Amino acid sequence: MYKLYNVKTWGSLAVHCLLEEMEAPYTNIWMTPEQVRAPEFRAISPLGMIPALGLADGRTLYESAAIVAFLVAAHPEKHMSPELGSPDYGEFLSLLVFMSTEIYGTGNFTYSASDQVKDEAERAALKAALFQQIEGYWLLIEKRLAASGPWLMGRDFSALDLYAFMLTLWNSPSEQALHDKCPAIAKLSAAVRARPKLKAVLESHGVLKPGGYPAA
Ligand SMILES: N[C@@H](CCC(=O)N[C@@H](CS)C(=O)NCC(=O)O)C(=O)O
Repeated sequence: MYKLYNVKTWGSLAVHCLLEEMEAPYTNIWMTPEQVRAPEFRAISPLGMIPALGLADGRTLYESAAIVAFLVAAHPEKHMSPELGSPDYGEFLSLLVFMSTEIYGTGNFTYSASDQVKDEAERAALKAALFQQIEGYWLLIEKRLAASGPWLMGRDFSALDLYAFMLTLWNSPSEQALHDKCPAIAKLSAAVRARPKLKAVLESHGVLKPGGYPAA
C-alpha cells in the first residue's frame, strides 16, 4: 500500500491521477501548504516538497519524475509506459525528465526569482523571460503531438500525458492561453479530463473543468 502526500493542484496531482489510472492501492494524505512547510515534513521529503510517495517498507520517494518512472516500472501490467527497457521507454524517460526539469523546473524558478531578485522591474523582466522559455518548451510538445499524437507516446496513453496535463494547469497567464496557442495540447487536456477513472480525482483537485488553478 502506497501513501501519497498530496496537496490540491500541486505536483502530487499527476501521481494521484496515475495511481487512480493504475488502480493501485494507496492511502491519500491531503496536506495543507503549512503542513508541507513544517520542519517535520522534511523527515519524509528532504526538500519539503510535494509529491512524496511512501512505500510499503517505510521508505519515501520524492521528485515527481522519479515517482512516475518508479510506478510505471513497478506495475508494468498496467501499461502506463512503453515496455520497460525498450527504445520507446527511453524516449518516454527523455520526455518525462524534460518536462520535470525544464517545464516544471523553470516554472518553479519564476517563483523563486521573486525571492532572489529584489528590484521589481528586474524581477518582472526575469519572469517574462522565463515564461517565454516555458512557452518555447510547450511549442516542442505541441509539435510532437501535432505530428504524432494524440498522446505523447503516439496512440498509446501513458503516464506522460498525466504529467503534461498537470503542467498545463499551471501555465501563465492561464491554462486557456496555452490551449489557445497549442491546439494539440488542448486536445490532450480535454482527452485526459474525459477519462472515466480520473473524474473523481480531478474533481477532488478542483480541475475537472479548465481554469482550476490560479496562474503565477
Ligand atoms: N523537482 C520537484 C519539484 C516539486 C515542487 O516544486 N513541489 C512544490 C509544489 S508544486 C512544493 O512542494 N513546494 C513547496 C512549497 O511551496 O512550500 C519534483 O519534480 O517533484
